[in-house]
Amino acid sequence: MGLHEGQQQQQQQQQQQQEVNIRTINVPDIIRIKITSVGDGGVGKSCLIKRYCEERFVSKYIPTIGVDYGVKTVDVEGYEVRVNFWDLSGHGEFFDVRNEFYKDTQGAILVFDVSSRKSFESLENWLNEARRFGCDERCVDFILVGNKTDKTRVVTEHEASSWAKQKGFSYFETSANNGANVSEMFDELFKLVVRRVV
Ligand SMILES: Nc1nc2c(ncn2[C@@H]2O[C@H](COP(=O)(O)OP(=O)(O)O)[C@@H](O)[C@H]2O)c(=O)[nH]1
Ligand SMILES: [Mg+2]
Repeated sequence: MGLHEGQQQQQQQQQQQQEVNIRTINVPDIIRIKITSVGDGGVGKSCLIKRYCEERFVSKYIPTIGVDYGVKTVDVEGYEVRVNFWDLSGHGEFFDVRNEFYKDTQGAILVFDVSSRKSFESLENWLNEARRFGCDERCVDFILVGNKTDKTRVVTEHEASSWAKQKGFSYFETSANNGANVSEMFDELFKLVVRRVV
């Protein structure tokens, strides 16, 4: 190899190294995302998050007081993603607390209980509340979740998926009790959010 060729090769290597450096600088090591849970009290929001983060189920009902917090690091399409869950209380008296936590949400699970028609009928109100406090579909990815599929349902899958379709949301049916579809649902939500932020 002549001197000239050697120099060229060296230059090429330097250039490649610079490109690698630039790429490393531009892509943050860890992506942080904020996920919020929305829906009536008792539909299973806290249990879904617990099932996902801790792989366990709590059968005793412990109403969330204001807000609970959870964190989990996951791999989403090759990115290391630190998910911050802000699990909001669905009870009326925590309205003021919820308002504070809607801000900066990037992804939200809108949850109802397939064995409770009332919880399905509340969805529109929840969506309105979330929108009013900064979570609207232009900047937040929503997923509709019909939870408690292990119970006798009163809301059909068709009804719920039509509602979701009309809003432009994906629809998942889950059971925090037996774990069915829980990680699939969260994986889809994280994918939507990560695609939007990277
Ligand atoms: N059978 C059944 N019960 C559930 C399921 N998810 C939650 N629950 C129960 O429903 C109640 C309310 O759950 P929780 O997660 O606290 O509801 P939240 O108020 O929406 O956070 C608790 O007693 C849970 O054990 C589920 O998928 N199936
Ligand atoms: Mg809760």
